[in-house]
Amino acid sequence: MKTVFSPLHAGHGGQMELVAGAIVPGFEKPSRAEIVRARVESEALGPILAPETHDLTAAMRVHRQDYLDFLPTVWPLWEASGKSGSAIPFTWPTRGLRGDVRPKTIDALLGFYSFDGGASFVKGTWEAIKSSYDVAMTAAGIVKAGERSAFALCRPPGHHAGAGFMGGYCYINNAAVTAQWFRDRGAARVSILDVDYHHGNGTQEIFYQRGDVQVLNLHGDPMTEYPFFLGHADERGAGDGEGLNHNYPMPFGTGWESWSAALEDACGKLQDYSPDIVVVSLGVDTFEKDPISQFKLTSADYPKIGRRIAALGLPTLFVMEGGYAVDEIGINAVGVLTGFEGG
Ligand code: OKP
Ligand code: ZN
Repeated sequence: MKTVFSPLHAGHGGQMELVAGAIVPGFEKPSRAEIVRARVESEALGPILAPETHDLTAAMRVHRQDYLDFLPTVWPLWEASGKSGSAIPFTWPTRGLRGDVRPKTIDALLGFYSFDGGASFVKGTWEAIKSSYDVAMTAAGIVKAGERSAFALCRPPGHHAGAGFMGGYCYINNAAVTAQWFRDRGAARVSILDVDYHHGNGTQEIFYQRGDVQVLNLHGDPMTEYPFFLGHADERGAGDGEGLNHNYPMPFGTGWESWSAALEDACGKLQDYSPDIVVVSLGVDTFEKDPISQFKLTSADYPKIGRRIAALGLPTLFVMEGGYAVDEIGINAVGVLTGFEGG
């Protein structure tokens, strides 16, 4: 399997986030992508390619134009306003406030275009976001050209980003962008299988009313886990998308037995939908030692995930999402991919 990777992700480093009452270095840090890249190499998964540069046409198919225009301006506006450190939102237009009036200053715009304080900017953040998009688009092109699979080693991740907002370390929703791109290039139906520990709220929002993209999501129950306000089992899609959104919220402590039962059910629904292509939002923060998550998958489980996905017998694009802090993220992410190739 070919991997697409860009070193430009590393410019998005040193950003800070609010955790348990303190501003601390972000969990979503450059070493994550480097650990996974090193494991791709040491396991000889296949060639590692640099991305081609893509314009933002494909991103505009799922994101709002004004939101995409805003992203490259964040750091320049932040610096121009005399600030340094990390650009982090802190005020949001929630219930009772005006979400329909676009404000003017950088602090206001950061809140207007986000749902939490988890997607911060430093100097190289926009270049990293763009490189992550280029990585996803290039890997999508490899699958479109006829390969059975490809691995988009994206950083930053994307599945929390909606049509008009960032959040949860995510800015451009790479899985949603590539799913839409496959549709625009002739796929009749596309399924997105999101196995990251956190609910992919952005992906769900983007396709909720769509009949041509099925979204399946396995994650920590939002009653107790981030992102808290989406991802319940009764969110089944609407309009043309009625019945095509499938959420599998699971409690803290979930291990392979229940998690794999949810995967099995999701794969059955996927097979029934009969898509031309599968996009996998590949997060490995379901791991027992993940520092911000509460599931109990072990390293031996990840190749089994890959084998189950391979058994679908469909062209598959893997898009990197979460998985934090530990060396095992390389073993686990690449474990899914080698499992897929052996399956
Ligand atoms: C991204 B992905 C605030 C805590 C917010 C955000 C978790 C984002 C996970 N500091 N945590 O789904 O792995
Ligand atoms: Zn996650």
